[in-house]
Amino acid sequence: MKKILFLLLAVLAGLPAGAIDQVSYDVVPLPRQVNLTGKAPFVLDTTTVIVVPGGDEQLTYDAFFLSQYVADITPLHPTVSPDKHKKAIRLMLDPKIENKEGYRIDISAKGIVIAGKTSAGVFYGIQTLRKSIPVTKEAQIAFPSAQIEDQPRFAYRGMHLDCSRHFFPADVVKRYIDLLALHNMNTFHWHLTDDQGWRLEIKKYPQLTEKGSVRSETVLGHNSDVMDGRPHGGIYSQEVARDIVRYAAQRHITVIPEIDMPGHMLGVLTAFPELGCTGGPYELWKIWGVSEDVLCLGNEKVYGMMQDILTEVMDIFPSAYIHLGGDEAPTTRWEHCPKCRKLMDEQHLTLHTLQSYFTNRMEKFINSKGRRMIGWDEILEGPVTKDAVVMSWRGAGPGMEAAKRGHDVIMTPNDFAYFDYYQTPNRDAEPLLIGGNVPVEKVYGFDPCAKELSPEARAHVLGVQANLWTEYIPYEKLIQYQVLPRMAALSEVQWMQPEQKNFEAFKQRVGRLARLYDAYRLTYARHLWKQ
Ligand code: TNX
Repeated sequence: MKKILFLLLAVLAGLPAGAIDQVSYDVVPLPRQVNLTGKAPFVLDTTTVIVVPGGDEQLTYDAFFLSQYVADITPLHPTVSPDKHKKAIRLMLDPKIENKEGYRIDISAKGIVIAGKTSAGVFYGIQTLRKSIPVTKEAQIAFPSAQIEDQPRFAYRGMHLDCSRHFFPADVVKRYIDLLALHNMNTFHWHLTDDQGWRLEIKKYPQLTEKGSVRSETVLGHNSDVMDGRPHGGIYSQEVARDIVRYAAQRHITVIPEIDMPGHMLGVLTAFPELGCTGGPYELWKIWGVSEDVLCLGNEKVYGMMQDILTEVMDIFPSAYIHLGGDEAPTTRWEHCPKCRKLMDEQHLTLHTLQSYFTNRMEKFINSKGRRMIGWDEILEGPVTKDAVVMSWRGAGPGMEAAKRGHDVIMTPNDFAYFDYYQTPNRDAEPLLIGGNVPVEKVYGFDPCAKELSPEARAHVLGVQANLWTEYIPYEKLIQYQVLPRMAALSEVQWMQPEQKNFEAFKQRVGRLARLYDAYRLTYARHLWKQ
């Protein structure tokens, strides 16, 4: 029926009759305001040009993205031009828009204007527009006349990927970043080091990647006694890492590197056994879990080397935040280590404040370079500076506690946002995973700012992120299966106001989004449509 109406309107507007498809602004995440004016639509066709007045460089990048997005799902491939054009989608900056990432889209028969406070805002307008376009074979596409106004709820909207437990080549990482862009996310948290492999080239210490990046084999299943007998490894050269930073930046995404310390450090210990309390020898872990072998905090060399590593890391990654991990560091080795004991005596530390001593020194170092530290919520267990940003993973509780204490917080609660967990209680129908159960509906229902938080504490919740630990996720199709469509649900948590959210309406919207997943040949979980 709607289609016929548009056809009629198109004919009345003097447009060539012919097959014409139409867009729907029911996209994920749903924009804050969509006002349909009821006037004649804009028709995108072979004569439409994307105009960037004056040819602003960043907006021109954005324009080419839009052109390519259109080409991906329709027979059209609009040209990009700095010059005025009769039939145009115009991209522009508008300083009057308040939110840094906010945008406005004006759609009328004459043309489409996407205006953003910054080019990032324009980019999110482009994402909304691309998601409104149907996957179609028609070369004419009608956009109902409308005004759309939108801005995100949270400034930090992230996804994490563990590239240590399994290594993924740069093109896989880039396609993952494309998924972030599609879901209006702006931060990629890159977990680069762990007990099972050190992945980042460090020029001062080539041994890290020479000795610490290939494990001899990997356990099958949940730490069974069977090994796969195949070496697994891989590294990102600094050149490749910089290329990924650039690739993400073009899509308005910041890459935050994580160098997890002082636990999860067998990558370093394998290459430099003298940095562990027992002196080793160590080897990269072939199994999963929490290793008791961690950095020896009584060894001053550890501090120097970590600083050298962070210096190179900060040179590669311009992000305001650097993630220093800090999770799951058992104290067993420190307890029996003379060097650690000596330091504890000298500095009046206990086994429980020793890690904080280390973390505070590392934090001071990155602060001196103008960066801020993010740490997993374990950093709250000892004395910690106010400036440290807490990533709450053991549920949202530690995050709420930290926000109350005045810390900035990023919520990544395992019970809502661990995408390495199952998505259905029916485990027999799933690949082997770590455990837990986080169906799409659960993700959707997460409220990062629980009612009990005061307005001041709420202001400390920077945003939300989902994590993808890859112990049981060895290849790209499984990455996609684990994150889609849970990422769509997460994007509405990150972007929309809580009162605007509605799971039933989301289900309709994500159905349309799945057509786009199909067009891009993405693998995704279908539980949502099977119930
Ligand atoms: C806990 S979350 C970890 C990871 C594991 C993950 C598995 C966190 C900070 N540490 O090392 O991969 O559980 O879900």
